[in-house]
Amino acid sequence: MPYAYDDQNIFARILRGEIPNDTVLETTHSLAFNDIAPQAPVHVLVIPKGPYVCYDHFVLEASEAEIVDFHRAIGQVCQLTGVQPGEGGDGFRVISNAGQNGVQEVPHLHMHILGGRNLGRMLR
Ligand code: D5M
Repeated sequence: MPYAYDDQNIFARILRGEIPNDTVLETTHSLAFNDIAPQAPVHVLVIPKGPYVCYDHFVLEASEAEIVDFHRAIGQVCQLTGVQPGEGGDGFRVISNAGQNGVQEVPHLHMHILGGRNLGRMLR
């Protein structure tokens, strides 16, 4: 099934420079910025610059260069924010909501990186 990308979504507008963002990192194919409504002391969103709706769309259709860049950017954000376990940080969680059941609000792929506090158990 084809993925329908809405280029009026808020992250598309951020990528076009139409609205500001609090950038943490910019790479060739990705952008990371602080979440506007942080749920933890560290709450960064990492997005690909390309028009991908959600994670499955991205990994199925993006180029290898985009996929590598995106996942490396996530690692770099963990370093930049100091959350990586065993390296002085206390750990983090990566979440990507997709579609209705995933309760995705913004239809442009984003990974939430959360850290800086104990996030509690999510899955049993
Ligand atoms: O999460 C969408 C996330 O996007 C939610 O945590 C708020 C965040 N958000 C929405 N607008 C902005 C702007 N303008 N800057 C930064 N962060 C923003 P979801 O996984 O789709 O439910």
